[in-house]
Amino acid sequence: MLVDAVGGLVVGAVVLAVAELVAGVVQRAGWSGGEPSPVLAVGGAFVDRTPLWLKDFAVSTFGTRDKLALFVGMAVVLALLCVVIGVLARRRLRAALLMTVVFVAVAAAAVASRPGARAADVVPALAGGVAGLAVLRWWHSRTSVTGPSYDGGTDRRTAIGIGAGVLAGAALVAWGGRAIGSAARSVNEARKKIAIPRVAKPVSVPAGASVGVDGVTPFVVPQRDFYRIDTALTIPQVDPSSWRLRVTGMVEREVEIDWDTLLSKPMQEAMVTLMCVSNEVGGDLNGNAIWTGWPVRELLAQARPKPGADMVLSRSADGWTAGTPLEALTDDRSSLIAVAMNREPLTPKHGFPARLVVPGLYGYVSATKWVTELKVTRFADDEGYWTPRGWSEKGPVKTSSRIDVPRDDDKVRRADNGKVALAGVAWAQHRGVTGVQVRIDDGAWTDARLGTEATTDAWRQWVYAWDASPGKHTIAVRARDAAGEWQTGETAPPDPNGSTGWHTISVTVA
Ligand SMILES: Nc1nc2c(c(=O)[nH]1)N[C@H]1C(S)=C(S)[C@@H](COP(=O)(O)O)O[C@H]1N2
Ligand SMILES: [Mo]
Repeated sequence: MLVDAVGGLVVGAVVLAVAELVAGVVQRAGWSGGEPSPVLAVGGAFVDRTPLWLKDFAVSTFGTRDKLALFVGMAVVLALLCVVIGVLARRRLRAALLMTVVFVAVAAAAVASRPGARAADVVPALAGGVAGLAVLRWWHSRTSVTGPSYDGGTDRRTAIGIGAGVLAGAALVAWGGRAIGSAARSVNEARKKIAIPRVAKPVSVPAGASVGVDGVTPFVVPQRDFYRIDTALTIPQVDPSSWRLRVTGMVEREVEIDWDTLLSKPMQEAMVTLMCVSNEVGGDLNGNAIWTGWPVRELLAQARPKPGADMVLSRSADGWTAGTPLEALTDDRSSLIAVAMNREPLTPKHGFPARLVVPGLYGYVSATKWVTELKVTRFADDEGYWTPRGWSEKGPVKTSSRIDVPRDDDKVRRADNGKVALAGVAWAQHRGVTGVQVRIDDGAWTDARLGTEATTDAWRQWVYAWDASPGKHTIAVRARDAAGEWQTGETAPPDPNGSTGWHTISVTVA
């Protein structure tokens, strides 16, 4: 039984290793259009079909480690299937072979269903399948006692040893395949050579934007600490030399620009706080950065949108889409085709070589990374990736605020003057934050001091010197936007269009 289970795992490992190796070759040779790795294709197809409740569950349980969780889950399911095939093979070899064929066919179908897939992309899955069938027969013939005349075959201990060897070898081969296919190295080289264009009017961080309390999220978040959210299982590696951005759809004239053309345009800087709609009250799926880019409106103007168009469906190199109101890309706000974040080229994680940044809208309807197409269209005719998955068609950012210091459940000490510093951030992108108040226990709402406003598109820090009494207390925060509207205390989950409620923490004062 153990030998059979090991056999099943050996078959699975060989299928994956051969598939990854061939996928690497297909990718390196430039024959691939989609995702030739069956593992990544199945994972991607699964992600795209994840129902809203499961996505919410994954994000709330695993946070930004949801991809790792998916891979672990896939590995467990796959290992179980392999064990079933291995055990089944002992008595019913044909059934086990058939089951292998079915699984490989499912994987091949997943590959074929990925955006941009070409015939060459399914070759790795098929090659893996053929190798797997051969190994299954071989293992079976070596380990199954076939009658009194059986010549010995392989004993249990040897079989398990061979199995362990094959598993280790397969892991190496699979890793090699990924290394062969990966464009990460050449993309990284290209990235290092990029000089970020100078801008006529650089933005600056006003003195006083930071309230100077330890533990508050930095006013400008470094790229390496910036939150990352996307549906991509591996980070798309897009070479600037082959990158193009096309404007299509309801336009007088289709336009296509390449990387050099983009870089030759007059660039602007804008400070914009990016915000994920999946952010829970008190969550940290947001960040503020200085973005450098060419205004989207300038590119759209070259294409001349036709009357009746009200949406731009932007598409990324990996097929993801966002539906943005045309107006948000053509009015006077700083909507950019961004090439830099905090004056460094974007990292591949954050959309290298180019992405969209639109002040005032959640990322899922605006912030397309690895952007390759802007299709001018209508909300009546098209929808972005998340809309059919239960999220609103439009996603303006809701006014909200967060307590960064202290943390929930902290034990805090009072300073010599009896005070405890409370501090955090508040945002109402493109409208602006004009007030923040805190409430201790059942007390009255009291004004906090705001850091200097850099732009209405960015968050503001706030600080409050709390005259604390010893014991356990709850602290709540709320923000007001420029229209005088206070953030609602009514609680709502992130779906379908952003969470609401006051961030509230408990602390014990010593
Ligand atoms: N290509 C692509 N772009 C994308 C996404 C994605 O899944 N794929 N997710 C969007 C979402 S939901 C958010 S919140 C922002 C996050 O940008 P960041 O990862 O740079 O912080 O990217 C947006 N752009
Ligand atoms: Mo998001």
